[in-house]
Amino acid sequence: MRGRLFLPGIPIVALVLTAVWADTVRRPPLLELGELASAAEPGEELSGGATTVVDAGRNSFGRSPMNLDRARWPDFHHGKKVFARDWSDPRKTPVPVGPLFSAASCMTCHVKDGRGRPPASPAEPPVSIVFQLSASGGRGPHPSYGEQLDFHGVGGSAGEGSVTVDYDERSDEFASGESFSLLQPRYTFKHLARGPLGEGVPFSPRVAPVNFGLGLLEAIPEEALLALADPDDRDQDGISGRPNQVEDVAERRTKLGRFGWKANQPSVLQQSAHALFADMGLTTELFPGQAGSAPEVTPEDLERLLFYTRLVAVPRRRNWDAPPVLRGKAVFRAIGCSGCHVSTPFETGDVPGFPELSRQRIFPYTDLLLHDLGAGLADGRPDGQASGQEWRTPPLWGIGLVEAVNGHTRFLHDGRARNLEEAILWHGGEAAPTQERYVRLPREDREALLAFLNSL
Ligand code: HEC
Ligand code: HEC
Ligand SMILES: [Ca+2]
Ligand SMILES: [Ca+2]
Repeated sequence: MRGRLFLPGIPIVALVLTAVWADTVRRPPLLELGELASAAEPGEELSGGATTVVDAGRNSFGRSPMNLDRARWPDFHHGKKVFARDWSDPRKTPVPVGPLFSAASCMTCHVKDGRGRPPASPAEPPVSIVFQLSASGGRGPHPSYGEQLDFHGVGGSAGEGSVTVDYDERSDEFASGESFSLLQPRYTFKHLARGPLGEGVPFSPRVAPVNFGLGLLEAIPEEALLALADPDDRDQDGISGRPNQVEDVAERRTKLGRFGWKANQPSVLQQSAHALFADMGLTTELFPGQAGSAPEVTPEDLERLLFYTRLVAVPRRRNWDAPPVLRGKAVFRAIGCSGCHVSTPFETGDVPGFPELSRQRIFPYTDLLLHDLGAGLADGRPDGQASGQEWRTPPLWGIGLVEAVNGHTRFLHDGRARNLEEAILWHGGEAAPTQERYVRLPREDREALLAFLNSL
């Protein structure tokens, strides 16, 4: 053995050179990050400003805000009860869900105030994912099934139908040689109560998003978001976010859409009242259904529900100042993720009645604008001004805790991505150049970026 060290130099040099050469072919260089790779910014771990809670455990998505006055704790807990209430249980509610509904409580879909997922196998029925429908051609509700396929009928009777999900798998590789694979979902509608959906009927599978930080998102001044819009891509960076403009039913005017996967709802009030109506078959003052009858959900219950839904707190980041995470944040900016998932903070405005949410410095990592993410993710179903290829940039705060809270890592609007990396790899359209840069990164930089996402 020992003698080998003293072999004549030439073959060893050749061997080393071959190894180095082979290594550079398969190993793209680390990104030159320069001043991007800097120290943590003061306060950046407090994603939700003073509302932020320090909890990285299984219940970290359903907490009251840190700055909630003690006197308001009971209101928060009453609100949580309404959010968790099973409206199909006659002991808990005088009004029944239905006659048709997708789920009997908000919590069924927004599991532990976290996110839903698609069925794990074709044998499992869909629970925390909905299928929104349109008329053929894409405008207006479906003539037989309305805006959404309701899986259940009241009292255990049959709903409108069900859906099974299968996947086609395809593989590709990173520039550095490792392979990856992505799952393309395929849906089959079954047991349809009123006949087939029909030709050319677009549908949109959507998992329930997380239920925290929503009052803060609502409090970002409209001007701050509109300032990020660049519909004609004047700065020529390939990214052209634009606002969805939707009807605010209560205010009777058009307003910036902020909520839902296509930003089709302007406020927590309208999104929640719409959920009661569309997901659960319950009327409110805002969505009264048949004219004349009193709303099934009392104004007091709706008030409590909104108090809760606005205030549920954002969890604090973990390891935000660890060197690989700081590197990952710099990679995130350098390859263009922050072109949509804005990495600089917003300052919320004044929210009447909610001092907790007012003037907070927050890091949601979204512009709440619509972006064309390409044909691969398209549902082909227009929604407000959003096209079939456009989606709202989802907030990324708390995303690293989904596994701890929900026990899965299914991402994107239909939950097709099995982890954060697959979510990135599905990005196309305006995000295609960024996605390509990600594929060309060396493994260390990809890992740093994922460590950063997991720290959010
Ligand atoms: C059947 C499943 C289901 C039920 C039940 C449900 N939701 Fe949702 N929720 C969703 C889905 C799916 C979305 C995304 C909707 C979209 O993209 O249009 C959503 C979106 C939301 C949003 C917007 C979140 C965001 O980040 O944009 C809020 C707020 C919300 N729901 C509140 C509620 C409340 C309150 C209830 C109970 C009254 C409720 N939801 C019941 C599935 C559900
Ligand atoms: C052009 C705008 C744009 C760029 C650039 C962009 N994203 Fe996204 N991102 C989106 C939109 C829109 C979605 C929602 C797509 C969907 O659900 O179909 C999304 C979804 C995601 C999700 C899944 C979120 C969830 O709740 O399921 C993650 C994670 C993510 N992006 C991370 C990144 C990273 C990391 C980068 C950089 C490599 C990046 N994005 C670049 C717009 C963008
Ligand atoms: Ca329906
Ligand atoms: Ca641009």
